[in-house]
Amino acid sequence: TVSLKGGQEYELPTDPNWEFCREKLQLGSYLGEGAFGEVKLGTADGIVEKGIVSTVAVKSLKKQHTDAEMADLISEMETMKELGKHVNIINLLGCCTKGGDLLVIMEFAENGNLRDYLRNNRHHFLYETPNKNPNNAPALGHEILDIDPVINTSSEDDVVSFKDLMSFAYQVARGMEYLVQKKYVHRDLAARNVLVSSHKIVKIADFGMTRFANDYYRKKSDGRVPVKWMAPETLFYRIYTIHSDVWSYGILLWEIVTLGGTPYPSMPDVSKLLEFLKEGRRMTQPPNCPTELYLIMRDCWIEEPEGRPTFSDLVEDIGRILSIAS
Ligand code: ACK
Repeated sequence: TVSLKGGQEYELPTDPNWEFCREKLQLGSYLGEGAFGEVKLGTADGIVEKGIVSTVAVKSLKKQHTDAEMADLISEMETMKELGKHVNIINLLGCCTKGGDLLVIMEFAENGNLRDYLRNNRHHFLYETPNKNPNNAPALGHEILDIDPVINTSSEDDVVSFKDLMSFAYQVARGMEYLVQKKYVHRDLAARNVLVSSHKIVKIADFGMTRFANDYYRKKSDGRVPVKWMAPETLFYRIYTIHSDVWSYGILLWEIVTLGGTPYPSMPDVSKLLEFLKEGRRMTQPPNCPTELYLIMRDCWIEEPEGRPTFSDLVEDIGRILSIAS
């Protein structure tokens, strides 16, 4: 059931392929809230396999939601149904549409979003890049980091190495390659929308803005606007294509290599950013970022959308850096 403004109730058509019995779902603590929904931890009995209780993440609408927010959650649910399964995408497990609020049940990623994960692990970062001696690797830029990096050599799971960073980048490119194959445009690719599961597996999430790509998608109204991740054609003409996702992926690479830095760190406001991009300027090479990685970012930020690499190119290019990283 979904409630419309003015107290009307609307019964969603039940999808027998995905409907999950509400009684078998237990909601737990609050994980956080996104642009329009809230997400809770939960357990679902038999959602993956009969007799097995799985930990899940459950998205629902906030109490005071607009009709547009409801449409976004329904759209996210439908997109996830269509997308099918991929290891680098948060998979839909089921939904509750009957006899209560709409609940969208997804895989749970235990380490939260990639941006916060990287920020929280800055003190555990190992300075080893393919062409640098770890013993005298320079500190990451303090204007971006605000911290004194510590070299930590504790066990595998507690540390994040350069290879891990490249693995995250590679996995996101793989997930995006899959999205392309399914003909979807994500439209909100950013480290905050990538989740970290166990064993350093990362998964693209937040399909609330994702749309089926019929050549290009022109958004009618602004809504929430992740300006610093947007390609020029999106900022100036509201055109979203897989090429604008590639631009955002370049920003995501920048976020990864700066361990969760905020893009355009010294850009005070949107109008300055528009001016900056109009002049053809781009972010500079971050400290500790190998040149070959920076060149990939720069390719993602080529003005002409068609001139940017494809996600398959990126899988190959990042894969090459990953294969030589220690
Ligand atoms: O950034 P976070 O820690 O990770 O806070 C947001 C919040 O819920 C609203 O989106 C978290 N979240 C969303 N989906 C999942 C999921 N499948 N697994 C774990 N956390 C999730 C997200």
